[in-house]
Amino acid sequence: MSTLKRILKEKIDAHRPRTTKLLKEFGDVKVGEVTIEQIIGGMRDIKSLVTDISYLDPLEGIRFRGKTIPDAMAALPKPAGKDYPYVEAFWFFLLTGEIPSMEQTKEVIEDFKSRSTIPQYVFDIIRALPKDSHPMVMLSTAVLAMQRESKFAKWYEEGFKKLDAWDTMYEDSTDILAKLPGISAFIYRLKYKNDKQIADPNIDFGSNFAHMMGIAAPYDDVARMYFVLHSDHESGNVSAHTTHLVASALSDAYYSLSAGLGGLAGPLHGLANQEVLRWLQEVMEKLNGEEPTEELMKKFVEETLDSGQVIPGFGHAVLRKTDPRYQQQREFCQKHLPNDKIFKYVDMLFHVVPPILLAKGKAKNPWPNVDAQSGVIQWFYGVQEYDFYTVMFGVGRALGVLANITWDRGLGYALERPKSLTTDMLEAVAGIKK
Ligand code: HAX
Repeated sequence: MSTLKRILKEKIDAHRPRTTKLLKEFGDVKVGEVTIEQIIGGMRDIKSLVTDISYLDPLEGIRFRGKTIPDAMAALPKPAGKDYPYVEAFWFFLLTGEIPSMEQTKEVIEDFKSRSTIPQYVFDIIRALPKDSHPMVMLSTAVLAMQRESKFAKWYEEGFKKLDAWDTMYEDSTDILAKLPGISAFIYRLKYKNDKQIADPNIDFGSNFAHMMGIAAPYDDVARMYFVLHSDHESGNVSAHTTHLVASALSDAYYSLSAGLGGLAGPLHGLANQEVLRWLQEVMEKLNGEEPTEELMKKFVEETLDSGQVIPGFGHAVLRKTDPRYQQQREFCQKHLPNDKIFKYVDMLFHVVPPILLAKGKAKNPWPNVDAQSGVIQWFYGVQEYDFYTVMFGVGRALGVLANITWDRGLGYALERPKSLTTDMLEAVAGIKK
């Protein structure tokens, strides 16, 4: 058994009595109340999920395993001369809550290498899709197509033992993750580079992705930063919740992640990063090379809102401050591309949009989220096909959701099955007489 898997097993065994005790001895303790607004309004703030992998404070932003983004980034092992940590080390950290040593990280890297070969049928299936399919369709299809490889599904057929179910979930999750850099880069080069593919150099997660994309350093570090930042944001966001929900039916990691990626592909969620760039391109076209002034930008923002659209990259269902994932990327831009034209546009939006959204009085959070800044960096390093951005988000998000469903199995979380009411019933609860 690998060091990571052994430590994970120890952690799960140690944690299980806490969940059991809460359930058995304190199962009827009330945590909160539910209002009609919450039921109709997308279940905002209803406390009904458990995860120890990340926690999102509305004012502070995300903490991974109790650590802020800068603290986690600083503590994790990095390749020599690089600014961002090994993705494999981050996977170890998400699963166990422990910062791995360099030696433990190297062991995970070798493990990923041994699992990274992508079956030929995956390439054949992606190639068989219509060329104009969205790359998220390609990614989700590739993951789903590999379901026949599921160790969990085979193990389940042979006889299911609840306490051991995390083992094959972990195996499936690691198998999928190890293949994602290759699958996503394949999609990119198939769609946008005439299917001229580049072989896997077998270095580490971030380096492999950058190399197969065909982009030189420091893009490997950009990839590491990007995947870590997009990994996890508690369990209630659409992609995490969908993955968890599907897994709760004892569906394996392939079915679950593929479904979660479908949620990430929505414009109110992960697709917002491509929408930001699309919107900016429209603005730049209208400006016809002119330097944007604050007045002009305000006009474009107002026009977008008046046409009934949202401003992509701004607002959040939970956060009430600027997203620290946005800040991290902004700091990267200030260091590496301070004079980039699109960065200047995005930075101007940072000043222009919040007062307008505040004045409209609708959005509960007028501040930028992770998606406002991420496309700028990709664009700068040559990935200008913005409909690919959500695929990279998906690769990062896989780390978080797969760690979560492994723990779901470890702690034996139940099938999800909330209760529905009819409108008549809600009206009766509200005391409306008809
Ligand atoms: N532009 C215009 N209006 C906005 C807005 C924005 N950026 N953000 C919120 N609003 C509006 C909402 O559409 C809503 O209007 P209606 O009452 O007419 O429906 C109102 O303000 C209240 O919304 P809210 O309670 O503040 O926000 P929600 O929890 O309902 O939605 C969203 C959160 C992120 C979906 C929302 O802020 C939005 O649409 N933002 C733009 C899209 C975006 O950037 N999505 C990515 C979010 C981060 C993420 O998940 N990445 O994957």
